[in-house]
Amino acid sequence: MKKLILLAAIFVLAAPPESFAQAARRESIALQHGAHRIGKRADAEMQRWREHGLGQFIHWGVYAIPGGHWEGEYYAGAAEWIRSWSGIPNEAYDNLYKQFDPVDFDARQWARQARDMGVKYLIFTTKHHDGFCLWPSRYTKYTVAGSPYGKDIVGQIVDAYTAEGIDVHLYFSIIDWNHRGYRSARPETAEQRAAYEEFKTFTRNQLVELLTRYPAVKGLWFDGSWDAAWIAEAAWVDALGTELRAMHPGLVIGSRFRADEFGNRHYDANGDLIDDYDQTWERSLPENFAQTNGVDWDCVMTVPENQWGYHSDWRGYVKTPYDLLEMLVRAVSMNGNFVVNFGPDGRGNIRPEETYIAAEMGAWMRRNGEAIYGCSHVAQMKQQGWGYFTGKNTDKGKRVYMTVFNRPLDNHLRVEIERGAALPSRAYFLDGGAEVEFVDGGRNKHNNRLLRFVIPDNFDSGGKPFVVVLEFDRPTDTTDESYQQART
Ligand code: FHN
Repeated sequence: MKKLILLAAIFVLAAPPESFAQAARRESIALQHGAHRIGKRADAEMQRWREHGLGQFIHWGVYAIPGGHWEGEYYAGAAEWIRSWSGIPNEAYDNLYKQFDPVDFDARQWARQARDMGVKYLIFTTKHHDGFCLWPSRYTKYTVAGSPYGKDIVGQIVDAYTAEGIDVHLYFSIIDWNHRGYRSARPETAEQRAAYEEFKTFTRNQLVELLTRYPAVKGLWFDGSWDAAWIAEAAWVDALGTELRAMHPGLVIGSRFRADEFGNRHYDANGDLIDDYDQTWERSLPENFAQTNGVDWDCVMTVPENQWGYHSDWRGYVKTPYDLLEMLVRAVSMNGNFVVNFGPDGRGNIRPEETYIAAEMGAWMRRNGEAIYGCSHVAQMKQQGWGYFTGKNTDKGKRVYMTVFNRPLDNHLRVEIERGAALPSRAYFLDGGAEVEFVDGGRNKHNNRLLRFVIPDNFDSGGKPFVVVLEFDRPTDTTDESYQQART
């Protein structure tokens, strides 16, 4: 025991806790427009967001009409970027809305499908970079109100999804190719400055308008905020964020909204996360938990390699429901939300590939969603390549879910439990509840306990990932605490 205390004392002296180092770093740069909070938001609205696990992204706009083609030519880029393609006159694109008439659009049907898929929140494009607004904004004529369709799409979506118990977050592109004052580079001349000021006012007005029209929404998901002109407006954007939060308590905003005064995006000059969660994980996941920096984050994922809006001709690798489930569980095991993108066509139909994904993921989630919703990272347990741990504390103790994607040939799921951590009292299949036996293989050289959970030879998961639940009689430390401890 004495030896242990001595060792611990040597360790503490030799390696100052990182919190000291962080404090020193923080003191080194006084920021007015960096992170306004160190550590995670602790309020109920943010906790709700954190527990969603699975989200749906919908990219929809006039780009769904050409669907990745212009005058018969195939466009290889992301379909929602087609206006920027050199072969397309801007004027022709900007008049496409006169054909926007999605006669098959049925918000309630989309919402039901999302509910059946197990989705807990939606991110919906109110306007993308082209500037076309899916709500009748009073600040521009370039909206759905001027299209043959005429009706408010954002309103229908917010109502339908909210009615199904799905939270709605509004995607909003800062880039707006349709506004005359928008620019990417910093304004230089007085004329450019005046136009950009108009654009800023327009942007603010639209955001206030959205929160006023749709009070049920839970968050704003910003995009297209990487322009030098926007980054240079750090103080103004910060003030705008404060205004939006004040008018909509609990509003969730990710790290794509604003930069600090030194132009740092996502993480400020002191390395602290700007706003509520890290929005850098697009079409990729962290390699490991350390890469998440211990903050909240989401990952937004396309089904093909890089198509968000509707492209009628998907080429290259198209993810399967199995791929997406694997990414979902991996994200949740590292405290992230996973958001699958859908790009409906110009008539308002969800494409068959996405309908298939929704059905397959939904079938799995109905049986195994408990391993996703409200779950977080499990420290203190290591697995051996068969899949991922997710976990949650319960009234009686804690529950750890082992979601298996790679079933070992000998049917033994090996688990290493850190010394000092509790051992499970029982294990069972989440789907069906049959008991799973486990063997305590003793301790390894690190004094960690090695367990083997034995999958019966005749167990058939039908080619789908399956979940083994471990019940513990006492809860462990919360994820955050264990993460902090790991860093000291
Ligand atoms: O340029 C956009 C892209 O079209 C898409 O909307 C994605 C979604 O996260 N965001 C931008 C690229 O980061």
